[in-house]
Amino acid sequence: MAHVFVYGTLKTGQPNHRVLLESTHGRAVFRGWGRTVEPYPLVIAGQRNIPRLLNLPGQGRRVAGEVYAVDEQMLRFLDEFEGCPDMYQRTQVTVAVEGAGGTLQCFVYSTATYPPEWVHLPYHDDYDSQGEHGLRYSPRESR
Ligand code: PCA
Repeated sequence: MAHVFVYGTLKTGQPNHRVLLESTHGRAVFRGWGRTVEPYPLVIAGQRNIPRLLNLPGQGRRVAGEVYAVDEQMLRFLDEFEGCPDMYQRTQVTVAVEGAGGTLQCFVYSTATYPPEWVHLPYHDDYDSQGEHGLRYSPRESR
């Protein structure tokens, strides 16, 4: 099983969380809450207000999220769902897991292929689609 760190719409209570619960996509087992050890810029960007972790370690804030152990089938599903590698790239991140979890190497859907002005958007550390930023996530029609 691989570990995946989710920080955006896949988190519990967020608009795409259900895809992790769907057994026809494979298996995802919750392993804990955590925060990236390094800071990253997490911005809400584009016309659909999508959360994007910019692959610029050292800038931004330590980002909060959830760690899941996933099987190969779920990993392939998530690659497709997240538009990897065009929209996001699946990269590695070190996550400090709450409690006795220590640190874990996880996959994360981040991006290195973004318009340069995104670096200047406000940085978030704990994404909530209903947050005070007022930038409501708008799902794709087909979902
Ligand atoms: N989905 C993935 C990447 C950003 C998003 O909205 C996640 O929640 O981690």
